[in-house]
Amino acid sequence: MADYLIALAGNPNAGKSTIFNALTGARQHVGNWPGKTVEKKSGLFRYRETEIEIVDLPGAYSLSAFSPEEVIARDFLLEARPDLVVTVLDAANLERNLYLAVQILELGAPAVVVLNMADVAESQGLTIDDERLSQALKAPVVRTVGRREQGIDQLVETVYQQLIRRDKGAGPSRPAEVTLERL
Ligand SMILES: Nc1nc2c(ncn2[C@@H]2O[C@H](COP(=O)(O)OP(=O)(O)O)[C@@H](O)[C@H]2O)c(=O)[nH]1
Ligand SMILES: [Mg+2]
Repeated sequence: MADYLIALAGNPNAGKSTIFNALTGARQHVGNWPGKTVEKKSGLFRYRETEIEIVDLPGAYSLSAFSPEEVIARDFLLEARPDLVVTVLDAANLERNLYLAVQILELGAPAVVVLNMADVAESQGLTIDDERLSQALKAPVVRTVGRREQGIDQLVETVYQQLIRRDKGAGPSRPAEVTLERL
C-alpha cells in the first residue's frame, strides 16, 4: 500500500503520459478500467521516504461526462477520492485547458496545476503570469517541459509539500470558488 494516492488529469495531448512516465519510470502497471476498454495506467514513485501511487486518468476536456473518458475521470475523482489531483495544462492552449482545471478545483481536493508545454508557449510568444494564475486558482502552479523532463523535480517537491501540508491539517481551507471570468 502506498502512503498516498494521487491522480493525473488533463485534456488529451496536454502531456499527462509524458509526465507520468517521467515520474514513475519503469514502476508502472497497465490494465483496463473496470468494465471498460479504456486503458488504465497506474504507477509508483518514491520521494523522501514516501511512496506515492499515481493514476494516469484518461484525457478529458471536462468532467461533464460527454465521453467514456470523462465518465471514468469524474467517477475516479469522486469515488476513489485521491489525496491530491495534478492537473496538466497545455500552456500553449491555456484558455481551453482551464475549463477542466476549474472543474477539478471545484471538487475541493488538494491540487497542483502543471503548465506543461512551456517551451511551445514561449516559442509562440505567450507569456503567462504563473503567480497570478496560482492566486486565481488557489493552487500551486509548476512549469514543465515534459518531453525534456524539465520541471519534474519541482513538481515532485510541490506535490510532496501539498500532501504533507494536508496531513498537518493546514489546508485547503475550502474548495476553490474559481470562475474563468475571474482569470
Ligand atoms: N514540445 C513539447 N512537447 C511535449 C511536452 N510534453 C509532452 N510533449 C509531447 O506532446 C505529445 C502528447 O503528450 P502525451 O504525454 O502523450 O499527452 P497525453 O495525451 O496528455 O497523455 C507527445 O508527442 C509528447 O512527446 C512539452 O512540454 N513540450
Ligand atoms: Mg496519455
